[in-house]
Amino acid sequence: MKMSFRWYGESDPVSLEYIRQIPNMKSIVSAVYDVKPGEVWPEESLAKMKKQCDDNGLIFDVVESIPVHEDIKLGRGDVDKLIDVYCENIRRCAKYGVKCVTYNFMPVFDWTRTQLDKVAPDGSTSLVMYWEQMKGLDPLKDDIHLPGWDSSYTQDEVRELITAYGEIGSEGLWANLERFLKKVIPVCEECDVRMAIHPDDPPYPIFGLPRIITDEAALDRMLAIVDSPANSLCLCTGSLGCAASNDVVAMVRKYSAMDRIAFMHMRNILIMPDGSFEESGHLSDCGSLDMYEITKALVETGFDGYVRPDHGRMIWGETGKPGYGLYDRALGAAYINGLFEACEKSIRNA
Ligand SMILES: [Mn+2]
Repeated sequence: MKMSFRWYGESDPVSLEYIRQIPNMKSIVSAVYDVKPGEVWPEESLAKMKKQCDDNGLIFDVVESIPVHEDIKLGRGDVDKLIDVYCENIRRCAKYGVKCVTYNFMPVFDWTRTQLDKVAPDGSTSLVMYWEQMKGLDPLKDDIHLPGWDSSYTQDEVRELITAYGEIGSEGLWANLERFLKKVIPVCEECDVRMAIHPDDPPYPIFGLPRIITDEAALDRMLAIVDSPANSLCLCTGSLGCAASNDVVAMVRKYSAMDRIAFMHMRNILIMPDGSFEESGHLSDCGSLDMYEITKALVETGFDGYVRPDHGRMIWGETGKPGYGLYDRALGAAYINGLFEACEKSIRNA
């Protein structure tokens, strides 16, 4: 496996000088943040990102993410032109050494939580989604602003998008994903890039918006659209894992054995009896997922893709981007390193 760390560029309070000190850290996961979805990424921005990583002994070879324009997901407007721009961005990323591009196909909102700084008994804070706090919220009627939602949309724009997605439904969204992949994946094959779709977070419909990348049947269907290693998964344990019906260990084993996991997001979540969830520390004992069994499934199937410690808690008084502090993600990386070393050695010595 190749250990990686997400970095938000120069505005990130966590520096590359610190990231490089995490044992086994090799790759930087980042993106170009100075243009809007649907625009071509300036080569100067990619060149600068590559140089900053090179200067710190790190490799910029994973992009998270090239955002998919809402019109591609809705299949409206100048879709073909927008997909052409997407393909051009993949070519440009490849030119600067990128091997893996993460994206998602979630309508309107990338992820949904009700609070970003829930204080745990030990004083750490983390992101949570409590159904109690979601109850009664209706974005079609009320002005609501959940943390993490794109604040550049006006409430009227959000309503229009929700209505448009309601009209196409999940089958419409699948058709638009198919149209997208059939143009994008051949370009990825040409330039040796693996596309890695991130599952919907959480993996069930919210506010009536269709969500399609949710469970094993959906992942099978998605991978079958273009049967190529370039059309792969970003298997996020914390996203798939917050539906208790998803057997994350079995999914990791299956898709890794098929060589269809390009990127692993490893984090733990604690599911509550009513389906609410909290982002917990990475350790198996802290949440609902068995991180040892997940790692063992990866090692036993010969996984050699990218791994990153996904969201961490805020600990030791650190402030910054919720989920993306240095300290707890570094602890996560150290823990994941330990799991891999133990699993690899026990297999080698068996
Ligand atoms: Mn993730």
